[in-house]
This record gives sequence, structure tokens and C-alpha cells, in this order.
Amino acid sequence: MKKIVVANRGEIALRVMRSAREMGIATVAVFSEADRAMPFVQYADEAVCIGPAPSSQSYLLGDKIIAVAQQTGADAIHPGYGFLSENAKFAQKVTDAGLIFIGPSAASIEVMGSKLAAKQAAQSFGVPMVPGTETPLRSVEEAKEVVKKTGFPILIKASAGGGGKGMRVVQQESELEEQIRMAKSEALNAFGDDAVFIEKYVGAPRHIEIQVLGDQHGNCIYLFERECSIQRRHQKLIEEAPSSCLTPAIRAAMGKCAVDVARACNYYGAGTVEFLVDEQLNFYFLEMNTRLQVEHPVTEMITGLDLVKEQIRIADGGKLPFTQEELQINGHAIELRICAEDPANNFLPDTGKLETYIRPQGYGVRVDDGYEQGMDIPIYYDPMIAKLIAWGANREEARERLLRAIDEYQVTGIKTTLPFGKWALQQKPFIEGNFDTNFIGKYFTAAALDIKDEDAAKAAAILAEQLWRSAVKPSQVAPVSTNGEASQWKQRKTWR
Ligand code: MV4
Repeated sequence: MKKIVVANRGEIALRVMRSAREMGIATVAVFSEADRAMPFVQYADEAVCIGPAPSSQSYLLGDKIIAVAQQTGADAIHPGYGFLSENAKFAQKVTDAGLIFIGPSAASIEVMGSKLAAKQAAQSFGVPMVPGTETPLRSVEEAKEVVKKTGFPILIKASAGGGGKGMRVVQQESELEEQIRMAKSEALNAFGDDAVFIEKYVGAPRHIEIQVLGDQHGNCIYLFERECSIQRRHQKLIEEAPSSCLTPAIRAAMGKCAVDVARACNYYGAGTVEFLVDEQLNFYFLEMNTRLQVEHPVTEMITGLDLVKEQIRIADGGKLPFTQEELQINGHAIELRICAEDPANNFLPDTGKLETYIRPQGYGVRVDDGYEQGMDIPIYYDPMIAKLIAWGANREEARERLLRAIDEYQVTGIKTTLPFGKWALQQKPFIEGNFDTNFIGKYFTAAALDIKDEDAAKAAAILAEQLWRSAVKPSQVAPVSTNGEASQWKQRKTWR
């Protein structure tokens, strides 16, 4: 492979180009009229404008992007995430044009794009799934029969859905008929497919996903898990690896199931198998994402691998250069998504100019971003402007380092999720690793952001002391002043 077109924009386009450059592969950016001055356009060896700002007239024009690849003499197309990345027809067209699609086969994308087909494929490997239906729901009578086994509440899900779209919770039988009707019409509207199915509703789950890599020679391995429970309206905000709730045995069992799911659709490339994990640590397969994900850096930080390089080698026909036994987790990584949204105002998207934009630096800090100071954040695309990732030898060091990096990050001109991250990382349930997908709904209010630094520091100091005392024998504990005097670190000056 000598030249690749990156069919994406922003931070992920830059992320992909960096790995390509390290491999001696030339890059072609395709960009919209709104993105002409973006760093990914400047960074690429070549750049071609493909249309006006709206993605329907630029980043979603598969045929145009394939034409650019042919005109520039590229060998392959990397789709990034979003846009065309999980479009089976696009993947097929790329291949039909004699180019390499840096991702799985069109057939794998197609199977996993249908939740029901994915569940059916996974079932033949005995992968655990939430009790419910495995075929499209045909009638209310069928639903009532299923509920006799599962009990209420249940969840109606659209087979073509994903990321929470087209889901409805049903609490009792009297609502069943109406909710099925609404779910089907919603699914038809959103996805052009009214197939829905039922699952028993898991009330307070964790969302844990397993990264897998498969090559085109039948080898497939897992790269451990990412804990993605801190999310709001199906938008993840904090991700970490590893999860603080898994034991080595459960991790290995989930990893094996994830590889089985991948094998069930002859998967190659990088993929992610999503699971729900309940309070008893039972895990259930949900769906598979057939792309590189936003949160892939936390996996890179704990495995030492470059997932984009692995994707490129696999697409080029290479064999996985390691076995499962050779892989291990090194330390801990936590990522905060920095979005142009106002956490104090219901996370409403904020647009405008990045008046100040100064990145944090230092040991163990990684910033994957796509803008520079002085640039406007366009309204047309995803509001994520950067990902801030901290690595530590253990979870507590990663957490403290991420907090330190948040403090160093200086952004003015637009509201961001940085204050949310600072708040979240200092909450007792987060510090203890004791949270589920309800974390934000349960604990977060706009008022929480008003808490002064000193209050948060005091709470953290008290908790840290409790944790320390519970881990140390009473005879080893030195007398601690309880007269409310501040310990020294609380009075530390910030570096600014
Ligand atoms: C569930 C569930 C509870 N029970 N399925 C949401 C996204 C999609 N991938 C699946 N989702 C869920 N499926 C059953 N049977 C709860 C969710 C869910 C969720 C899952 C992962 C992360 C965040 C979530 C937030 C709300 C609901």
C-alpha cells in the first residue's frame, strides 16, 4: 500500500494520517468547503475538495470519494468512524473499483448492521444474550408469549437501529400493543425497516465493549475491554480501559465470546463487540460495531498497539503479528471527550470561535484533536473537538493525571465538556469505580458545576483519607488533625 484516501474529517482524519505517515504511506484528504483550513487538510500529502459543507453533499458522497481515489492513484480508502464507515454498499463499491477498503468485508458489515442477524450469528456460538426474541416480532400475541417467560419491564428494539435509536421500554401489558406499533413506525421512518424484537430490560447495566482484531487468514484476538458506562443520551463522555469491575476470569470469558462473535461473521479488521454487564457481573452480547471507534486510544494506551497500523496491515493482507498469549494489559487509561457543548445548559451544542486553545502536555497525556486556536467550530458536524487521554500505572494515577490535564487545558470562546469531566472524575462513585449507565442521570446537575475547587478538593481529600485508612492497619495510621485545617495539597497553587 503506497497511498490512502482518508474519507473523514477532524481528529480521526489526522489520527489515521499520522499512522499512515509513520508507515511511509502517502495520504489524500477529501474535504468540504467548510474544512479547507483544517489541520487534517494541511497535514495530508494531497487534498481534494469534494463539495459544500453539509455532509450529505461531501463526506457522504461515496462515489465521489472513490473517484478521488482513482484520480489520485490511491490504493485504499480509510473511512474513520461515522459517515461511510459502516455502509456495506460503500465498502463493496470500493472493492469493486479495485481499491482496498480499510475495514471488514461488506458482508460482515451487513450482518452486524442488523441486530437480529448479529444475534442469530452469535447464537450458534453459544454467546450469552439477554432473554427475548431472536426473530422479527410478528404480533402482539407473540410478544405476550415472550413476556410470560421474561417478565416486565421489557425493551423493544429496532433490528436496524443502533446507539439506542428506536428503543422503547414497556413496563406493563396494557402498554404493549401501543408501544410495539410506535416502535415499528419509528423504525420504519428512521431506518426504512420496521423489524423489531424484544429483550428483557436490564435496569442498571454497565456498558462494556471488547476490542477485537482479526486478519484475513482466520486469526482473531481480543484487546481487552473498554468501560463506556459514563454516557448521556447514548453519547459516551468518559471511557476507560480496563474496567474496574471485571475479574481476570470474566475478562477472559468476555474476550472469548467477543472473538466468537467476530468468527460468526468471518470478521477481519478492527471491530468492537458490545456487552451489557449487570450487577451480578452476568454479561450479554448486544451488538458489534464494525469500525474503529472514537474511544480506541484507551485500548492503544494499555496494549501499546497502534490500531490504525494494525487495520492497514490487515487490509493489506498481513497476518496478525502476535498471539492472544502475547498480549497483556499495561496500566490504565481514561479518555474524556471534549465536545463543543455546554454541560451547564443541558449539553446544548455550542458553536463559535476557539479564541484560546492551549493543550495540556506532559508524561502520560495524549490529545487527539482536529482544530487550532482561532478556528471556527462549524455547525455541520459532530460537536466533538478533541479527545483527552491520560495513561497511568494504575487507575488512580490515570484519574489524577487526567484531572491535572483538564486543569492545564485552556479553551475560551466556546463552552466545552471539560468542566463536566472535572466534576465526574471527582465523584465518589467514579473514584471507587462503582457506577453504571445511569451515572450522569443519577448524580449530575448543572448546579454541580458551580461547586468551587476548594469544595471538590475537600471532598476528595476526605475520601482519599478514608480509602487510605481502610487499607492500612489502625496501628499504622498517624494521628490526623480533625479541626478542619486544610492539608497542604488543598492549598496548592494551580500552575496558572
Ligand atoms: C439495553 C438496555 C437494557 N436492557 N438492552 C442502548 C444502546 C444500545 N446499544 C443498547 N442499549 C441498551 N440496551 C437491554 N436488554 C439498556 C441500554 C442502554 C444503554 C446501553 C449502553 C450504554 C448506555 C445505555 C443507556 C441507556 C440504555
